[in-house]
Amino acid sequence: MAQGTSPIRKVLIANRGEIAVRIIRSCRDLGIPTVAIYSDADRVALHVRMADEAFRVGPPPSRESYLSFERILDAAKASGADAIHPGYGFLSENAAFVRACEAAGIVFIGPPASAMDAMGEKTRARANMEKAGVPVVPGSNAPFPSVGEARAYAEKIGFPVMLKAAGGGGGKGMRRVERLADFDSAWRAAQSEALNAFGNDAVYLEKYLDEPHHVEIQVFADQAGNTVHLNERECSAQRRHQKVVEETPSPILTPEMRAAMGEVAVRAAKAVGYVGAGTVEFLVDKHRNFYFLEMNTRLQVEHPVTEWVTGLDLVASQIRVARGEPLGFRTEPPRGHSIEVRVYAEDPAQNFMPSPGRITYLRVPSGPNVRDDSGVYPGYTVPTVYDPMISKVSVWAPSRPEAIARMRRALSEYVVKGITTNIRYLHAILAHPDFVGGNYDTGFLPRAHSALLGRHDHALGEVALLAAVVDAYQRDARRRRSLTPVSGQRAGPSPWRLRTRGSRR
Ligand code: MV4
Repeated sequence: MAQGTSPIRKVLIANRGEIAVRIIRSCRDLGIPTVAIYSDADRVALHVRMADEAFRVGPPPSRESYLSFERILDAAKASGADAIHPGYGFLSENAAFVRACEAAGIVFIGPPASAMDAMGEKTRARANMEKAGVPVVPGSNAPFPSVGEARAYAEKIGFPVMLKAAGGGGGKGMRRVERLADFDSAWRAAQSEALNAFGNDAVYLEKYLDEPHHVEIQVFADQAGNTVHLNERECSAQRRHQKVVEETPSPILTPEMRAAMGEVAVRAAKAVGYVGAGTVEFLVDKHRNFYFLEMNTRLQVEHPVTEWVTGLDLVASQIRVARGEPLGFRTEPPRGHSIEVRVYAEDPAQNFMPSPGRITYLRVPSGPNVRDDSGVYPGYTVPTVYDPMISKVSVWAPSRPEAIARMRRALSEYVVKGITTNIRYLHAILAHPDFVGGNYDTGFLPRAHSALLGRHDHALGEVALLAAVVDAYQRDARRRRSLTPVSGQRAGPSPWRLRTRGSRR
């Protein structure tokens, strides 16, 4: 690792959308010029407009543009960029790309390739973590020579079990097996699925945890090996392995559990020689046992909630660490509460189908302690070829109830016309009793599906309003009757009628 510090004079952002914009902002705060890259689908994208320079890297398909080592490194050379920030997704966790940057003499703003290798494959990561004394979900770490041996192992740890592809992640190729009789066919199906999806038929198995919580710990390390944690994020509000709402602190963590998980996450990062921003994911079961799941060796989508409660700029910190500077912060208790929601160009009523198209009108939320990380602008056309996330709204407040109220306020300010978004769905989540009560696990969004879609919230709101109006009118009528001095005569015109008449001109 480099000793001392080395300046970064120009950063190429190998990404698009809101995260490219986010990185450009921190670079500008630090006085570092930026280079955007874009595919033909992103010629007029916001990140291209905001960067100091922009280079075309190819046609719309990611494989030929945002995933092309050669074209990206060519753009870096042509622009004179001496560092690359990968954002999330795309090449952010690609060890071969990190090595290609090194070979080209370009600083990769992220962890070393060796740390990515150590955490990339799930069984290898599990074995590395067990060796480091990090609790992992009970299960196997190596492929079995035969289905018989796999079955015997499943019987030993007890059903139900979870079959997982060693080369997978993010929920792909997962299979729950309820009973012994189902094991052999499930095992073979998982193997062929894994081979198809990841070109690797290695499957391993874990004890099945029933509707766990997903709680992750943000870690940060400098090149000298100083490693700290920056508390947790509760990410159990997921649908089809996509996070929808994230918050910190987690409603289920005690300070003791936070300290224990933080200490384990730091141990995990140190065990693989981690540098920069990383996230250690845990599953938490109903007894509040926590187990290592995987490590994300990148900056994450949901980093803003951590920024809100720590006061740090995590992107600027990544750049400082990449320059060889020491960490300028320590672990501290979270200050207040933060929530983030992901705004997607999708239609919840059409099974969340992407809804690309032209944004004809846009009003984004603002005001005290509200942040909108957006990759779009009025008049922009959301392309069909990439992820349909158009922005992230995050809020801060002193307490969780106030943060929920503030997020509801922020979402009520958000107006997007021309495309369909999930904003109403997000609003319904923020109003759901299980979310408001802090009683939600990874089963929450599937369980609440119809309640969240059914315009339930809205319809009930209207009915409640009508009921209140009727009730007020009837009470007023009773009072008027009791005040009527002579039968058949009114005490005077009802203020309700007056108001109605006056407003109808
Ligand atoms: C599990 C599990 C229950 N038991 N493993 C899904 C994503 C992948 N990274 C791991 N996942 C799970 N692994 C065992 N042994 C349940 C899930 C899971 C889940 C985990 C985190 C967040 C959301 C989830 C939704 C469904 C299932």
